[in-house]
Amino acid sequence: MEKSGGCHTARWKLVVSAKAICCDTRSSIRIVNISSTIFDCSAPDLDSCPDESLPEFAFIGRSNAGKSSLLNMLSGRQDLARVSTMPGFTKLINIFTVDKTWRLVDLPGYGFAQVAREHSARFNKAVSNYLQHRKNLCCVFALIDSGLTPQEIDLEFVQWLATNSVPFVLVFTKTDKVSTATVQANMTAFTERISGWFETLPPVFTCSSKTKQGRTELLGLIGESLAVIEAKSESARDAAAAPETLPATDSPVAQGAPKRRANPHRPW
Ligand SMILES: Nc1nc2c(ncn2[C@@H]2O[C@H](COP(=O)(O)OP(=O)(O)OP(=O)(O)O)[C@@H](O)[C@H]2O)c(=O)[nH]1
Ligand SMILES: [Mg+2]
Repeated sequence: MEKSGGCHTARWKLVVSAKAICCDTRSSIRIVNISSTIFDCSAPDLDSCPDESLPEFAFIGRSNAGKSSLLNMLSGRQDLARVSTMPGFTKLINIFTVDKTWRLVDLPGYGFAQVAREHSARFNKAVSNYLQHRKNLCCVFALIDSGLTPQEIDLEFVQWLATNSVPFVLVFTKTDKVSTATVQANMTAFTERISGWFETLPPVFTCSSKTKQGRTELLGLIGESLAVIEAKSESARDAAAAPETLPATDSPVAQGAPKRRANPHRPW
């Protein structure tokens, strides 16, 4: 893992109860190196997703916000997730496995009026189920188009994430399309609108899939999260391997009592 710079905000804590995001924001962070990314599956619903053995990082946001493009940019493979100028293009939960040890998840976008209502409801159900119930979901990247003033649908979605205790960071996308001043103004306006919902704001990132801006910081977040998971997993293994104080051998309960084991597949 390489070393790099930090993300925009140093502290965050939801006012509403929230799962802790597995990341600490130190001044130097570890970028996760990606050697191989393979398409795993397209799942229509939560039940069709693969087992929960690997940590997952998911991309969500309004249709056309740049989710699939960002996934490609981070993985370094432009042809991995399908990108389109047509909003509502990604319609399934697309899962990609990275280096056989963790996953990137491209979710369908919200807020595209042209998607048939019936389809829209089904996809929304699949996405909300995934976000609320996926046990190995480490962090959601909530994408916001940096060229737009705060949109009600994005604000409502962020509120939904917060009230449902989904661990997330904000990622303002497409920074190459507008001036830095516009990006800053739109980010400030957005974070001001949501600030009342949080004790401290969630981490905020900016990115461009065209220029690769933000890649280091986002891979740093993933690297830190994976390091925390690995550390937890190791301490669980150590605890399981530590010699136990056994009760007296003449105790009938002691005979054949099972040893407590850490589940290697659920370190979080
Ligand atoms: N200039 C610029 N264009 C981008 C960027 N990211 C995405 N785009 C363009 O925005 C459009 C939508 O990109 P996608 O990555 O397909 O967006 P999405 O959020 O996955 O869209 P849905 O799957 O429809 O929800 C495409 O035309 C991309 O080329 C970016 O950082 N800069
Ligand atoms: Mg997409």
